[in-house]
Amino acid sequence: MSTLRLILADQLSHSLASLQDCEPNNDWLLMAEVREEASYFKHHKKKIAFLFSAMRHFANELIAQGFNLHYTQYTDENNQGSLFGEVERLCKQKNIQKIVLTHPGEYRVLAEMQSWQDKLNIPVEIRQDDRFLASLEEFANWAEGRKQLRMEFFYREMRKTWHFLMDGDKPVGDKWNFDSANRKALPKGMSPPQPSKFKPDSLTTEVLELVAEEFNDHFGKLDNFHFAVTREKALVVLDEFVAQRLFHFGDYQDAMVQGEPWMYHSHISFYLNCGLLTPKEVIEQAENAYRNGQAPLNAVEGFIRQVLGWREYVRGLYWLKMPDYKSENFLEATRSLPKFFWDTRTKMNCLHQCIQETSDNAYAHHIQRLMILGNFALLAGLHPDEVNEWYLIVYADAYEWVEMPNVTGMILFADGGLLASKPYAASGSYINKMSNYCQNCHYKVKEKNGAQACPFNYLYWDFLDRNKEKLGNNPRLGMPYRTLNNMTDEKRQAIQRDGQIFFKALESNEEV
Ligand code: FAD
Ligand code: DLZ
Ligand code: SF4
Repeated sequence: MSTLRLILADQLSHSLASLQDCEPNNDWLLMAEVREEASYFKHHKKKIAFLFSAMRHFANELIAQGFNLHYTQYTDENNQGSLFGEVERLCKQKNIQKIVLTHPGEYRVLAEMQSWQDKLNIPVEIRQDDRFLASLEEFANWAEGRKQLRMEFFYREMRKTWHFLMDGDKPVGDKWNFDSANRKALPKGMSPPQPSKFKPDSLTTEVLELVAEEFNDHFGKLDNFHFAVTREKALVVLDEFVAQRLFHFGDYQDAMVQGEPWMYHSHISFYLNCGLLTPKEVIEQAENAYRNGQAPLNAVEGFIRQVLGWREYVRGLYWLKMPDYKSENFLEATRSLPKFFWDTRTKMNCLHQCIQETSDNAYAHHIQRLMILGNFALLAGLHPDEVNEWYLIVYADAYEWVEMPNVTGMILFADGGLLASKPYAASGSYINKMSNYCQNCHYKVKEKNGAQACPFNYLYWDFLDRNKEKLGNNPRLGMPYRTLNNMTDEKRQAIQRDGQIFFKALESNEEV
């Protein structure tokens, strides 16, 4: 009896649940580059190149270990174009009697997998993805009976459960959170180290040629591809982060600098999310750096909070709330995504820089995603479906389980405050404080109204005004709403007028 074990593009871990009892001489592993997954949304060229190359490298490692592995390349003439098509083909060819899978990262894929048993008349076992530190059941238990699902409380539980950064039953440094120390702008003259870069080997070069040929109409630049595509190289990225950047991670976590897309961030989300690194080893390495005196506590706690807290939390939330989460639109936002999200052509320098870097690198760091791109999407009232689609396409670390809570919950407040206690809305002065984008902008950040005014300034107030019914009672928005209520009629009218002019220009595809 032969078992088929499908390995998805984001399941490139030797410890994968579905590989654990694999019989190398008897079972069949399947990996497939398929049109349906690569094109149901037109993913960034670098994202596809990264995943196909990492898949091919991983397949070679498994073959070298003696596994029977069937690998379907994108251009194979028999490629059925879908995961199901490839599973069905192999089942017929190899006389498969059982299928073992690891829980995927997307509701759509899970629903699809759940239909295979009936379609193929073969037993299908879907195993928990134990590469995460909180199982879906543990998260659901934590969430049970809570009105609000605040990440902070989940994170503290995770610190205790896993005993990360703990002294006995107390958090190291006697505080759970050092975020208040983590909001510095980058001082003039300080420049972050270059990110780890790897020259494409022959296998990656082949994939780059394939992507250039087959996905030419997809978003983003393919040149200057330098991602790690093996676990060995991903570990180098992690080591170099800990040695060169972790020290300043906390201080400059929220800072943005024109021409510095990588800052002091770790750039490991690509590798964590496709399975080349595990969250546990990443957290342990960061904690060791603190214990060995290589990095301060505000940096290490801030970093561990992202991996142990946010990353696990958004996954739990996604699976707890899907499929309804996909259609959340609390603020009833309806505007279409402006064209400049694809072609970068906007006079707003902060947005132009972040979209250009996204196109160049299939990466933007958290504050760019949140406080520039996301902030605009929120203030402009962009429809959650279109914003979710954009974020899923453009980042090489994007899978629905992590992308959707960040977009629907964190930036758009479309879940009505399940994830965030208030919308992350900000005017130009925040952007000016945390970045140097405003120095090179067509608009003037200090001007509040008129043709030259920074659009974030009037759009911020216009957003609060437009959504007063839904947000006016939010206790965390008391201060801005008091300011709004105390504004003169003239000031309010100026804000509304500028908002209308801006949106009209946007709708008629003028460059704004
Ligand atoms: P670092 O800043 O070095 O952080 C370390 C790690 O912490 C990251 O690698 C990531 O694994 C984890 N992390 C940090 N913040 C979050 C978060 N909010 N949610 C989940 N994990 C987090 N992250 C993705 O991995 N995939 C996405 O598709 C994605 N989409 C996002 C969309 C929006 C609108 C926002 C605001 C954030 C999104 N994030 C996403 C979270 C975060 O921006 C990225 O994880 C981070 O920028 C990746 O770069 P890094 O590895 O250098 O992260
Ligand atoms: C994102 C992606 C892409 C671009 N291509 C493939 C593919 O060819 N084969 C595959 O197995 N997976 C691919 N993926 C990832 C899936 O679309 C899906 O997002 C995840 O596997 C969900 O866990
Ligand atoms: Fe962005 Fe406004 Fe600053 Fe221009 S002035 S970069 S639009 S915040």
